[in-house]
Amino acid sequence: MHALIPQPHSIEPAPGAFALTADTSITVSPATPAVTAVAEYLAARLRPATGFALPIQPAEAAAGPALALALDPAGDVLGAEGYALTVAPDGARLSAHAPAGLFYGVQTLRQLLPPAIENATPLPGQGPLPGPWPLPAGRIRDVPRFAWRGLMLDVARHFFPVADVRRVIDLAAAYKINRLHLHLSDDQGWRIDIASWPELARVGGQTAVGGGPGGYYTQADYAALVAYAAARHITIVPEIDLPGHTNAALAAYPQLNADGRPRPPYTGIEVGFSSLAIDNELTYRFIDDVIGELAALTPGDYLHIGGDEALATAKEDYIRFIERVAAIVRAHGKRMVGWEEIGQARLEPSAIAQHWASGHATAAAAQGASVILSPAPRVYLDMKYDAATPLGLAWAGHISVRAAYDWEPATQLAGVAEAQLLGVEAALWSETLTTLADIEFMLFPRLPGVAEVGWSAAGRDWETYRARLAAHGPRLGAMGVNFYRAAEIDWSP
Ligand code: TNX
Repeated sequence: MHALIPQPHSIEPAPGAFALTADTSITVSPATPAVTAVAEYLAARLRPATGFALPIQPAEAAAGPALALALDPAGDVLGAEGYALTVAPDGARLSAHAPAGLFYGVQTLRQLLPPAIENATPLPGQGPLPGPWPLPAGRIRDVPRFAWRGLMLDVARHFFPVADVRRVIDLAAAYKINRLHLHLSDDQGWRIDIASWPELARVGGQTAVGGGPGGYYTQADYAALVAYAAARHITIVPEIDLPGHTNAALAAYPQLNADGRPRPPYTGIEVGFSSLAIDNELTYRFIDDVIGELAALTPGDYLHIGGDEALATAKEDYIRFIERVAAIVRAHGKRMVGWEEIGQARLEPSAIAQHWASGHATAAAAQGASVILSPAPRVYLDMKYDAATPLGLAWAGHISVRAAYDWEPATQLAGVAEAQLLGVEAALWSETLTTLADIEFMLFPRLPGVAEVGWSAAGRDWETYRARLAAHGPRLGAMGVNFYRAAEIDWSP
């Protein structure tokens, strides 16, 4: 009955069901813009498949069966993201302390309905009540384990247009992911227009792995993505990768190179050969301008400065560089995130280190910084599922659906206690990925598992997860997701 992903904190099933019908309304209490926005989002998910009007009304004004959304200011045991959902035969009530909780409750509600709820048009020949749109009765209370449940998308190695990123946001939101980290620059491409350094996008944006056409987001595109994500309670975390992974910038601006000569564009997939000029004052003006513009466009708290694989930068230079960049990020009012290599530098406790493949995150945590877990052998979803996977890399091994799911954050890094873990983030690098279909194939069905690692309480179990995931096959199908029918999962109905 309840094949939910991520698994909620507690579920108490009860007999019966509440069926959505042409008479159902969605009520809001209080009828504020934030609550109404969640109601509109819910209605937009349910109307296409049901064909029902699902009018949105203030709770006081409504009569008849309803999906009731209520903000309960006293219910702060549910925190900033938790929710409680009670379904009885005469109605359903979703309550939360904050709008994000309502939004996550709505994702649960979607999954309680039959998979056909994700169809784009109504089904012919709907049967008698209580079908075909029953919500099983019961009570669910739910709160996330971690505050940071992220997905990183590499739009630098290959560029993905705004519509593709919107689709990724929609799919991630369905699994209660709340951060989208955009890897906006790398050796092969610069993907965000910076008004004070226009050649970054105009020149640095024209390349991609394999020599394709590239592309970039205008500031208006980026702002629209930020707003689209925010409406789904997802914070965009922009990354400008520094001081390595900078060939696209070094190709666009000769003066950024110590020798004043432009670097040739790069369309291969090697890493670790480029570096900004650490002793060049212009480097820091450049960074201040870029981070300043990006910070102004980004309402979220975080700015990611990369910092990984700076193999062409001497260690002492790297440390000096990161400490200077940290001051720039702080001056623009943002919290610095970096790949775990930043743990080699002196960090403020507000810094966030993203673990991927080394012990540097432990050094960051020892300085009081927070840690995001992206262990490559678990959540680098650009790794092949197995030897037969047509897309993806394999340097961190093959990542089965089980491998992405069946690991425990608290014991992942020796010396990093759970209190210092901000959460988990799946990463999708795009050296081998060129289309939305490719992205979906690598994310699904592994991303829901990583989402559950981030949301659900410790003590998860692969066998029960595997059964729940199998039940999501038709749901992903109805959503039109190009997912990998991994043999580990019994997809037969
Ligand atoms: C390592 S992870 C990288 C990326 C590559 C990725 C491919 C990290 C911080 N750096 O530059 O795209 O592997 O899997």
